[in-house]
Amino acid sequence: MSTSEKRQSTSGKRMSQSGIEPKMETMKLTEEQAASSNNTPAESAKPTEKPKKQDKERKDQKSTAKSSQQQSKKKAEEPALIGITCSKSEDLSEWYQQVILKGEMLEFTDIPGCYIYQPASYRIWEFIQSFFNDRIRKMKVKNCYFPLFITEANLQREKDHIEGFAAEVAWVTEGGKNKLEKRLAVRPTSETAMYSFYSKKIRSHRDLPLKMNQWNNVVRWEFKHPMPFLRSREFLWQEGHTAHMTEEEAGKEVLEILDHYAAIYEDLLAVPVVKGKKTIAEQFPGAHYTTTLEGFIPSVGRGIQAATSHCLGQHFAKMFDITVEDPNQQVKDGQARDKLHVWQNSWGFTTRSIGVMVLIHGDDKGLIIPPRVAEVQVVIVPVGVTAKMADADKQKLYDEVDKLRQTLEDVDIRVECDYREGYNVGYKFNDWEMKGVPLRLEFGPKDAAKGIVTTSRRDQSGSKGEIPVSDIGSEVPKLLEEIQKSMYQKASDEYAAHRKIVRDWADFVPTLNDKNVILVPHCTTEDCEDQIKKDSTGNVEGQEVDVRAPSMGAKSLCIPAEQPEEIKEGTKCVNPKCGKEAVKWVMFGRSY
Ligand code: 87F
Repeated sequence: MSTSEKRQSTSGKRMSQSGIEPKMETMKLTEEQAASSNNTPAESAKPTEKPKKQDKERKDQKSTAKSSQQQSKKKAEEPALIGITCSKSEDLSEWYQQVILKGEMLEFTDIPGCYIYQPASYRIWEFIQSFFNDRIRKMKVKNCYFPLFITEANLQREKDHIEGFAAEVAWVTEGGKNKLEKRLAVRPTSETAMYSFYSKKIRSHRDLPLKMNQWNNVVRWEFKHPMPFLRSREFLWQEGHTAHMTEEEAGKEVLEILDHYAAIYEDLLAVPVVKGKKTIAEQFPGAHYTTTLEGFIPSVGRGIQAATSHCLGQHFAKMFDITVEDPNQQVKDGQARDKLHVWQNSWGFTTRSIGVMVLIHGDDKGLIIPPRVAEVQVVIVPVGVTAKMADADKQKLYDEVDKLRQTLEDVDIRVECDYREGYNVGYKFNDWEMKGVPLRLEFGPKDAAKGIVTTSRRDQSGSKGEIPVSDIGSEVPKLLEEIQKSMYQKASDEYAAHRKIVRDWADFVPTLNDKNVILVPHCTTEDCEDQIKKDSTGNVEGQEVDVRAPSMGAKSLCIPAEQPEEIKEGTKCVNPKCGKEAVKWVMFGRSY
């Protein structure tokens, strides 16, 4: 987390929500309503059609129809409104909430800011874990676990940086009926817990590099509006902490990790990101420098920090006395070697990524899950099953569907067959679309006669295709890869189209208001950024103010690693009040 994020979250002031402001209020209310209605599912939210006679063989099939629609929103209680009832472009906040609830990704609890990650979202987290574990194992990073609680004394050892975060630390003050003698912090991050251990563990240069990672939960008692996945009081993440002999070695790892994070976003979640470095104003105060991935939510034109990888320098090593003897020093007999402080890194990736994925890909029908992280990649829906159909014919069709399933499972495709009785095909289509399954195969007596299956891509509403039954083992995996690629491409084109180069201050706010992030020549100093934040709110003097238009000030998101062009000598900082020379193209934007 960066300094300015910190400032926003500890100020106690509600941050302006850039165009979706009024809806965030709704989200808060809804969370509370949701909490109170959590155990009383509304009967009326069940499907409009009553299931007919249950098919004995298939009755173990989960009835996925009654579900999260039961909770939270008044509208959802009306039987006719089982699907997503508002459009993404009209009300992003309401849309997001419906999509994650009805898509069974997440549930509210009676604690604001703490959520239930249902299997659908947790499975995505598991895909991320397994992808990242494979990568970091190759770097010889070892997984481990440290306690959830941190003593106050330990937390305070690194006073400088903890001070800014103090307002967000949650404390345990009682155990059973007894008041604790010394309160315990619930970990907000594990630097202090891990580095006291590192100082014991690292005795010699032979103990380096030390590379440890934890998959855990952390708590940050935010007072800003919680938003499922994006900003919650408890969240899941991995935090990697490493110690190295040299700055060079540490620096190399920082970038390697950033590449792995980018691969999670781009190759798994099909979400484009921009790699860069934080400015001093925005970097983690405990860091030597912070590298970052910046995402973009097109519907609101706002940036979102996607992951950070910090080089901590020797700052923590000095606080925690993490030293080794200089192995290269020439010493005379009996002479003690100089102590060298180690170089440290820390890097974190959180469940926020799942929310970013939902916001970017979802549409008015619900979730769209990229195939590589979809628990169900293909759903086969038997079609053309009528009440008049003879049992034997139905059985024959189902047997053929089962063969299709088997063929796909043999090539490692994750498949589900929807044999549910009593739900019409339209209902089933909507249901799986809402859950974001990337590919639907329809198979009925007519398809069987033609020897084909009908395909329907979730990412291309309305367009259908055909695959010969004999080819599904080779064609379906190809089609899934195509879906994965085109989801990324679409999102990437959209991000690229909304990253605008701005050279003149006069274009700064209007370009932001057009739902863009911008690349500007900038001096990279902190004071200038503060000034820009103030001057880039919607209500700039002389500028027309639309009450529905974004009003939040812009902050620097990153100094992109890939600069659009060289900064020519003599180029001034974009901020006319600054007057300094520009040193880099800096990406500014309104952000989450
Ligand atoms: C909230 C309360 C207390 C962020 C906090 O980015 C302390 C902190 O140290 C805190 N919020 N941070 C910064 C976390 C830095 C760093 N830790 C490891 C990461 C990645 C993983």
